Amino acid sequence: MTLNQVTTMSKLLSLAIALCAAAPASASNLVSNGSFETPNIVGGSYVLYSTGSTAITGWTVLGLANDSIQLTPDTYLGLKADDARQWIDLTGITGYDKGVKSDAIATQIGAVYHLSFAVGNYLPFGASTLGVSLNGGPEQLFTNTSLAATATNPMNWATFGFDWVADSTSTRISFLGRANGALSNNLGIGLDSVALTLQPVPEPQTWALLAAGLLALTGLRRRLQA
Ligand SMILES: [Ca+2]
Repeated sequence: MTLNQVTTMSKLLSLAIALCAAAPASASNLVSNGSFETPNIVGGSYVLYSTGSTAITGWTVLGLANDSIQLTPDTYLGLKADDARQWIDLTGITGYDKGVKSDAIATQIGAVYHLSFAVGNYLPFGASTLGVSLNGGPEQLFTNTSLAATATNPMNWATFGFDWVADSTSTRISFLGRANGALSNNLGIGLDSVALTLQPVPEPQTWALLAAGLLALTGLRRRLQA
């Protein structure tokens, strides 16, 4: 084998390792109706859903008795969704501490999942905070503080996410609109684009094989250069 051939093979192997490492998560979204497009809202205005309602496919409405959240189509005041045409307003007409909880999602104990979601501000109302918890665990708060307008959309959407190690074979995700001191508005806390995906784990045999091949070629190249 010539030095050039060894160098080329080393480069190809390095590229293979880099591609393995950079491979995007191909896992599918485990959340049913994470974009809140079902039911389809016909007409120009939002629809209110009361605490306990399961009418939004894949979700149950959380909150106090006689309270509600709303499902908002982009035909309402031109308030565009982060994804497709509908989004959840966790405040309903007004208020905090209400939201939605997902149906049970089958998960593998100990496996790493990535949860992502978009938090929306209706610009005249200001910043929006929501709290997220999985299986009733500790709540994490996420705030979209950006009031940057776009020419065509009075909504500002920010995507947040974090990794989570499953602690059960069944997982429910809860989102609640929160006051967060005086930071969050109580008139329009947007939620859209909820996705839970299983994070891929590189197979140890594949990594070991690639690394061994690269080491062998590097050694060979050094001997040929010497
Ligand atoms: Ca949507």
